[in-house]
Amino acid sequence: MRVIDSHTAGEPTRVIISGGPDLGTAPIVERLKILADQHDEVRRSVILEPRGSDALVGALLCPANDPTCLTGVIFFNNVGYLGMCGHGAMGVVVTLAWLGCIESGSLRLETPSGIVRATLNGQNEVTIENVPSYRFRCDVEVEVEGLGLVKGDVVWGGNWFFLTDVSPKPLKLSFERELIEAAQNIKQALIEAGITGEGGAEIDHIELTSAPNATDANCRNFVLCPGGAYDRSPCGTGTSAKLACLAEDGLLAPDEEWVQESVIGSRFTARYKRDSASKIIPSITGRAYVCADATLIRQNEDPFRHGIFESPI
Ligand code: PYC
Repeated sequence: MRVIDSHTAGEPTRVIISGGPDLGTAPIVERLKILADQHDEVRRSVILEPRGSDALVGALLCPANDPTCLTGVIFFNNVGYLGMCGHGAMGVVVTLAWLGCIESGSLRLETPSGIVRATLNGQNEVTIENVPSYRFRCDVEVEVEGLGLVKGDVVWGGNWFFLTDVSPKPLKLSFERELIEAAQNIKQALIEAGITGEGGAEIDHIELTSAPNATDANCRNFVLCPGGAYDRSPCGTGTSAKLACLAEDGLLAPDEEWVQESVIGSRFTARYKRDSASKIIPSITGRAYVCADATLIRQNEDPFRHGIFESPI
């Protein structure tokens, strides 16, 4: 398999350029299921050690059903599949540019969560117009081990998030272990309390927020992803979720700029437009860089050709 690696604000993306499975022509949500049910070893060999890492997000390009889209894209990580990934979409765009498939300008990507418009503003700067985002529940209270009563919001930004400003430590890399543990405990508490996204969907991203470190940013975050790794970038779908809350609370006007800082100090610049009374269309700008063009080799004799993972048997 030929892959191109990039990072967006520090968070890595690996795009499969060739050698991936043919998933047919069904709607992209069904193709995601075909990939998961029939070809999950592709996800594992691309993302898991010894070829990948827990922080990596993979992207499989596939033909779009919607003729206005340049390509379809299915995102995946160390534990499964993502409906949408903001930093990953930016990674896909700089990858397509690096391959010479696009020049600066706009294109549309078909993802399982919906269509995402992306604009390559320059060699490395990408703006994505994300799927409609909204706050589903506000001020939800949950009792969390080690933290006590935690109040937060359940929000859709292309993935399901629980956003809270409760944190056991400042959002700094030196507290990585404590922050991961706190976010995992929040996730577990939400499951035990039966708190979900709309339609019973699992809340698989936990976003801790605080005041920013930089004087010209608006907010800092720490986002725990489904597989237990934290997002090195400010998280595109997580920033969308934050904007949905700000819009709902009347704290940010349409088209007003919001600078979201990540736990490593990288940043996205964001703004939104109203989609309907309860939903917004977030637009997120970040910088992504191609960092490797590689061939992944899977030898038949290699016991770890499909990654290192706990076998179900
Ligand atoms: O940028 O949306 C994002 C994202 C989701 C998981 C990791 N990054």
